[in-house]
Amino acid sequence: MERGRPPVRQQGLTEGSCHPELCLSPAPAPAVPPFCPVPPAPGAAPGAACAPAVPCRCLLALLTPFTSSPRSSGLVHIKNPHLETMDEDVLYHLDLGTKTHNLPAMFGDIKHGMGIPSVSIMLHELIKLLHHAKCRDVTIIRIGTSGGLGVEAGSVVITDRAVDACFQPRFEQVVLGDVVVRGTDLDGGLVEELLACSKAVPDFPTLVGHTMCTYDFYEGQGRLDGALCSFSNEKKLEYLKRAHDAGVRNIEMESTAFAALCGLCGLRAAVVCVTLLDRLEGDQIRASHEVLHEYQQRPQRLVAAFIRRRLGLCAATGNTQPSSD
Ligand code: R2B
Ligand code: URA
Repeated sequence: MERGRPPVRQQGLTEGSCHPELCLSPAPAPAVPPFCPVPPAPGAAPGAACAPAVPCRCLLALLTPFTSSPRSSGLVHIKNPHLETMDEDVLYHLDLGTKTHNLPAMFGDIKHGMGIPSVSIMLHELIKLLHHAKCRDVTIIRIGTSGGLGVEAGSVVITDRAVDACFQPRFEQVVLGDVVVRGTDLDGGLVEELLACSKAVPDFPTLVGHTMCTYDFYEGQGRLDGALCSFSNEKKLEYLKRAHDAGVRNIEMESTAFAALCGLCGLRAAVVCVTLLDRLEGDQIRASHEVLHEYQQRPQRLVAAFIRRRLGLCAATGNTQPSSD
């Protein structure tokens, strides 16, 4: 979050400071952002900003708010009656507050760690931030990495269903000592839209499939290489094949909580993750740093194509690869 700069809010987009990989227009960036969906102006010097006609807009990596929808007022609703009674709401992990910051005028860069607890904390505060900032018709996309299941490493999986480690579309949370089970529905239209956008980024495979979300990277994902392992290679493969038969194409650690929380708060949500390896072939991620770096940019490139399309900046041609210089 940049402080002290006069920000201009525009339907959930922030003017003034560019996220380097999702820049949509001119910005005082030191170099052309790798995946700027707007091409540089004709004749512009290398490193120059993007096409000048469009005002500078930036999007959070995880968040793509859009403007037009017939859905009610489009405002983000907080499903917590207690919030209304609070004089001030301090978003502790974001270091923001409704009294200390002009939230409708600000927009933030959100950092989070790994797994459900981290994404849950981040989302509670992000969704409240969207509410306080009066954002409308928000579309939110989780992008990240995952382990593939029977798919080529580097494939991008658009999640049609987020399932738990028993392949069920549910997220279980203990609330006041009770296990509360929440659904994990994602927006089907968004899945189709993202898949259509994958035509603009044809240099890696993109597919739709179920995503399995686990509470652990090692035993929880059937890995043999953790500090602790309580099963055989045969049992591991039997489990992963059952997951594959159930439609699972990748495994990660946030999607069920993300889908449940966004769904309950009325946000249109999608999950787009690249696979770093095929878990039917092994547990260790052995691709080189360079290869992994390029893989990690793939979901961003697909989502950048999606944003371009939503903003009507869509070129019929494919996205450009990041240059290495
Ligand atoms: C994917 O990668 C991380 C674990 O390495 C975790 O955040 C996830 O979901
Ligand atoms: N992230 C995961 O959660 N699992 C993998 O196998 C790779 C990345």
